[in-house]
Amino acid sequence: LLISTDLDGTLLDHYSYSAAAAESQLRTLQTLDIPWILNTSKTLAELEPLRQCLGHRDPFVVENGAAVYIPAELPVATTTCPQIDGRYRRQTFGPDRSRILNALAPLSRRYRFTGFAAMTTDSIVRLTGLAPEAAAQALQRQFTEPLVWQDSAAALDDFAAELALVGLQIQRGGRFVHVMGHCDKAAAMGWLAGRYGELWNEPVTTLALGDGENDIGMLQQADIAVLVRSPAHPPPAVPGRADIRLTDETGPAGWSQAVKQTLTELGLGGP
Ligand code: 2M8
Ligand code: MG
Ligand code: MG
Repeated sequence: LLISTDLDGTLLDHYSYSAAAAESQLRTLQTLDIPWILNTSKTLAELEPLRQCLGHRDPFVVENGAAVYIPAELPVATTTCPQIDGRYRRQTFGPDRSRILNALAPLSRRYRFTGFAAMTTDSIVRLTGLAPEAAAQALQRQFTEPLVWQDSAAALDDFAAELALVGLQIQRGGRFVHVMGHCDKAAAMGWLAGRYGELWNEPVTTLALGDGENDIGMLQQADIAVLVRSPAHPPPAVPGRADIRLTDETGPAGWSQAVKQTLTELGLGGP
């Protein structure tokens, strides 16, 4: 079993960004040696302190599927995936942010939006409720540019069509429109499941958990899919997944409940 989980609104509470309600279930996964992959819009800079806090040791996916980081000590994808420093190996799926910013420059004269490149830590704090340190880390992006969209919905469609001509796309997060290459959480999860399959020498069952629009593809592709109820928005539709599970509780409490139930059903036990 491989777990792929969104963070904001899923493993972390939508408002407080706390995972306290899932702590004991996380320790159970660690004991059972079940990898839980953080699969998120967040940056490497945001994930490093968060991983410390959560006691996370498994691979993780940054910036909506743009890259997978594998801690160097793990025996995963050792031959195929280049080591980038003493700490990680990395598989990249999307273009650099500099390419995205170059493509956005001419469009900014014809559409109304404000990107992270033009924002300060203070504005991110105001828009997200993140603590100032975390907001500064959200600004340290490598592969994606989140925007506050200030134009019409129709203009957003035109904007997306223009981006497609230069090999870019948009994905909607909880608060921002993310401009990025053609990569996503689903493909990153699929790639990692393949690498674990090689390691374990058996097919891997994937359990995906998410709450938002940018999780739909990952939920469609997983073997077991859990929509974590949000206190802020109705659950998104997940086409083709009549078997989707919707948690009763929101955020980390719902997450915990769903993971526990899945472990029991798969006979993986736990205390
Ligand atoms: C942004 O991502 C979320 C994903 O749903 C959004 O679009 O609302 C990113 O800036 C991410 O790095 C940041 O941590 C998050 C904070 O709410 O917002
Ligand atoms: Mg989310
Ligand atoms: Mg997210």
